[in-house]
Amino acid sequence: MGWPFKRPSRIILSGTIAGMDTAELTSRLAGLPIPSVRYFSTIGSTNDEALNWISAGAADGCLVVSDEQTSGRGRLNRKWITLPGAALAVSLVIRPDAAEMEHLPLFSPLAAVALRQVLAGLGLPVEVKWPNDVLVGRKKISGILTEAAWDGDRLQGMVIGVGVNIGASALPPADQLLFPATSVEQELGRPMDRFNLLRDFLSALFDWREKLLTPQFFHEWERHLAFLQEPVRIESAGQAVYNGVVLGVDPAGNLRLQLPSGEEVHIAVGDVRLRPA
Ligand code: BT5
Repeated sequence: MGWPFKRPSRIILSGTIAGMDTAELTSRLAGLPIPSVRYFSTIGSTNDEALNWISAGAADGCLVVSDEQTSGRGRLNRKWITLPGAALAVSLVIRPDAAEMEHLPLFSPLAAVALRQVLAGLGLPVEVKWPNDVLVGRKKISGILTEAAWDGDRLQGMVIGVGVNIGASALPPADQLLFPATSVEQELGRPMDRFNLLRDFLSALFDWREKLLTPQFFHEWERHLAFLQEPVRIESAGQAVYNGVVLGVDPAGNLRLQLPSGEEVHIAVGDVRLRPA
């Protein structure tokens, strides 16, 4: 007697989605300095997984990727929404070397500059919104959250967490957004293989990491800064609000802002939000 059911064209095993799993992703990322990959079809937060992995000894370059996140997070306890099948949610383990250790706030812009370059290569008008967003046509296409793993007062490692909206179905409902959002496919007007994009992004990130402390990196970042020479408002929890014009970034990664009085202030990457004035 024959098999009673039509054979599916693609067999989806538990823990895999549309043919993607840890082995397949590892082979798609071959050649990059990534010692080990963990792929999940769903997870709370890839950053949590990567932070725990650091405590368990994850080496520099280890990578966590998930198709969906159920408690993805942004800064200040905000939520980052990763819906299945249409987004990238990735966390990269960094074990900073001695020189990088002095410049930890640069890891978020490192990811932003790398992603900007890759999306710009597709022909999109991409900007980096200080300190941690990537915008296309002034809409948010990606958010970045860099976190540290501590052992007492000793830094064990950093996690660069990056969420990118690839398909239109990645977008959260508008009432859950503080800022207009978009996706790569909506902007491109054609489908995009998110794992090819991931490969190109990570490749660019590793290249820029080599130049992280050079003037070339700051120039690239500053050149593509959103709201450059435009009036903005900087808000921070429980602290002064600044209105001013964006002048650029300084070598520590601080935003250079010109106040209406003409005075230039440098605002540290911290719990601050930049909004168009
Ligand atoms: C961020 O925070 O933009 C950082 C997001 C980092 C997400 C990655 S995904 C992989 C890794 N694992 C994690 O758990 N997190 C990282 P923030 O600047 O605070 O912006 C958060 C705000 O973005 C929310 O309050 C929403 O308004 C908006 N938002 C949430 N999901 C979004 C989405 N998919 N697309 C666009 N905007 C979104």
